[in-house]
Amino acid sequence: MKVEALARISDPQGFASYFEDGRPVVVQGLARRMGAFAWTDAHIIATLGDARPLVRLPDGRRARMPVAAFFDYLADPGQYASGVGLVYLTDFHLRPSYGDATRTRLADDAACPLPLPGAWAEWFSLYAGPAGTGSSMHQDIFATHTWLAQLQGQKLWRLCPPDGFEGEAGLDVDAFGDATIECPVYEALLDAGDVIYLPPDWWHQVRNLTTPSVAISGNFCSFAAARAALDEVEAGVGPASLREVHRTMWSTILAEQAGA
Ligand SMILES: O=C(O)CCC(=O)C(=O)O
Ligand SMILES: [Fe+2]
Repeated sequence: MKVEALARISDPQGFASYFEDGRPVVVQGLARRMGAFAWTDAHIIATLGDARPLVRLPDGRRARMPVAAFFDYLADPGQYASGVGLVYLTDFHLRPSYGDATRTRLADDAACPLPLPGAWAEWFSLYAGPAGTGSSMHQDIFATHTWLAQLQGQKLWRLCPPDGFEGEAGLDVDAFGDATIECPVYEALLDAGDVIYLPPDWWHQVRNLTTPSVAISGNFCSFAAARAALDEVEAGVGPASLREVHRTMWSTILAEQAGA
């Protein structure tokens, strides 16, 4: 497996050509401009109040945990040593907020820091976990574009091009361990303050290197693509277990746009 360093730029003006050409890139330091970069754990806890998001356990199971309890764990995971292993707060939607005014307040600080042309249908997610947590290799759903802003700590990424694997074969690949990957593999280390951009369908796998590692991602697409995604959900395409979540998400995003 040959691993190449992903392109990095420090002037956001340079982003336009990567976006137009459909190439991933790290924009160094850009997340420092986000309101969310100044968030403290105390602010997140105070704002999310008693929210009880789903957290992920190492075997893929999910459990509900109050945000305050999760950040208490994250401050010193060792004190919670248990048989289930590391706990990861992933994919917690800040936007759409589903009518929750406190989440809406956080979402304002989480606005996309990239200089994107025009308006987009978008959702934001919060990620927080200790060193050793991360994701398996995947493509994001609905062929959306993705950005992720690293707020605290470090996250290591490995990326492969959309056509790097046959069908869904990429789902079984471990880009941090599998020496048999034949397609190009790109690596990017995100430090606090960095933003990564991924065009649609790029394969990616991440590992959090520090305790804590806190990040916000945005998934975005055109409003026409959002409408098409909702139509597909309504037509029963995709996993039945996620249909209700996806229907709620896309219809909320489209309704917010209609009301904007
Ligand atoms: O940070 C993570 O755990 C996963 C990030 C990711 O897959 C994404 O932003 O699409
Ligand atoms: Fe992803």
